[in-house]
Amino acid sequence: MLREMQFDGLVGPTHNYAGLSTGNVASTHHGGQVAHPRIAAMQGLAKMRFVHELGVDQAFLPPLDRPILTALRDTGLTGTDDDIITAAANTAPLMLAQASSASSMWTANAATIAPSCDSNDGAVHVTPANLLSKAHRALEPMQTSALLKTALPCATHHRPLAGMALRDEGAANHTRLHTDQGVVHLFAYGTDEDDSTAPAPQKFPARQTRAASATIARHHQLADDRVLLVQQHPDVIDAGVFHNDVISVGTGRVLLTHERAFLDTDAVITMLADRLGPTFEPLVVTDAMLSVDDAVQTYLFNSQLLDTPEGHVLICPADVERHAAARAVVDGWIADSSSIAGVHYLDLRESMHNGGGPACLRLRVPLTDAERATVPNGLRINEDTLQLLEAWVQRWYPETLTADDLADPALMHTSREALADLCTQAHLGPLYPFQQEA
Ligand code: SUG
Repeated sequence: MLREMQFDGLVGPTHNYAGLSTGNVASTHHGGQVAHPRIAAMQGLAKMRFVHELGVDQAFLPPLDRPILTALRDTGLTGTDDDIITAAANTAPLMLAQASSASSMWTANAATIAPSCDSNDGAVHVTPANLLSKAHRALEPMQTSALLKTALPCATHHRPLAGMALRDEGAANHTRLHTDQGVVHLFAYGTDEDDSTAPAPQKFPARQTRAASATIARHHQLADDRVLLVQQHPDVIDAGVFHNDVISVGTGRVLLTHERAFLDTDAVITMLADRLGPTFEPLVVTDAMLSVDDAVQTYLFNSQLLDTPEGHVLICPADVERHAAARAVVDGWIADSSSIAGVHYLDLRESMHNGGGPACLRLRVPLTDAERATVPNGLRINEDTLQLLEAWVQRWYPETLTADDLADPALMHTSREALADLCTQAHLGPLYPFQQEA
C-alpha cells in the first residue's frame, strides 16, 4: 500500500539567524538575533515524536556538514581549516554565514518526489532542488543528494537541475493530490521566463521558474494529464510568500489554499476539480477571513496535513493558535469540512524565526511497503532513535549562537565530531565528505 513517510530535517548544531533570505520576512526580521540550536533541535524532535505517535511513518535526514569548508576554499582562501574560518570571518563574514547556515533542516526544499505508481516507468523519482536563488541554500544539493541516496536506495535519483533558468526549490512548490478519479501533481512556479508578457514579482525574487517545474515533471515521467503547472500570484511573493507552501497545503483529495495564492486561483480550482472529480475538496480562505499578511505571519498554510488512522490531522504552528482569525479558520475547517478531523498546535519558534514552519521541516515521500522496507533503520523514528537523538543533541549542541560565534573554528570541530558520533550511534556508516578525507 502507498503511504507517505515524513522525512524531517534534523536541525543542525550551527542553527543561527543571519538574515540571509531576502523575500522571507521572518528571516530578515530576525537576522542578527541570538539563536538557540539546542532548543531548535529539540523542538524539531518533539514534532517528529508527535507525528510518530499519531501513527504516521516518520524518518529524519541528518544535518549537513557546516560550515562547508569546500565552499570557502573555492573562493581562494587557503591554509588549514582553522585558517580558512578565521580568514573568512575577517574578510568575508557574509560568506562565512552562508557556509555555516543550518538551512538544510527545511527538507521541503530538499527535493521533489514522484511515487512509483505515478511515473510511466514505475520508479520512485527524486530530484534534489538546486536552490539557486539563495547563495547559502545553493550550497546544499550535493550533500543532500548523497543523503537522499542513502535514505531512499529504492529510487531513481536525478541530478539537481543546472542553471539559473531552471531555479528549483523542491517540494515546497509541489503538491500531489489524488482521488479515485485521478492524480494531479500541482507544480507552482513564481515566474515564467520564457514568456516576456507573464507578470512577475517586483519586490522580491521568484525562486521557482516554470521551466524548472516542467523539467522535473518530464524527468519524473509524469504523463501530461497528471501535471498542472500554475503560477503563484506575484503580489503574494512580494508579500513574503517565497514558497507556495507558505500559502497552500494539500494531500489526497484536500487542498487548503488562500484565494490570492495563484495568478488565477478560481481557474486552478476548476482545473483540479475537472481532473479529480466530485470528491475533491478545495478549502479556499478569502482575504476577509485572513489577509495574506496574516497568513505569512502565522504560517497557517505551512501546517502539516497528515493522513492518520483518525483521518486528516493538522499540525499547526503555535502562532496560529494565538491569532484569532487564523484560529477561526482552523476551527471552521474542523467544524464544516468532511476531511479535517483535528488540529494540534506545536511550538516551533526557533525554526519559525527563520521562516520555516511545520511543513517546511518535512519532505513527504509516498512509498509502497516494499519500498519503505529499504529505508535504513537508523533513519527511522521510533522510541529508540528518539532517545538516541535527544541525548545526542543535549550532548553536542550549543545553547546559544550568534553571528560572532561562527568565527570560532571550535564550532566547526565540535559540529564534525557531533556528526561523526551520530553516524556511529545510528549505524549510518560514514555519510560526510570530511569522514572520507579523514
Ligand atoms: O529558504 N530560511 C529558509 C526557510 C525555508 C522554508 N521552507 C519552506 N517554505 N518550505 C529559506 O528562506 C533563513 C536563513 C537565515 O536567514 O539565517 C533561511 O534560509
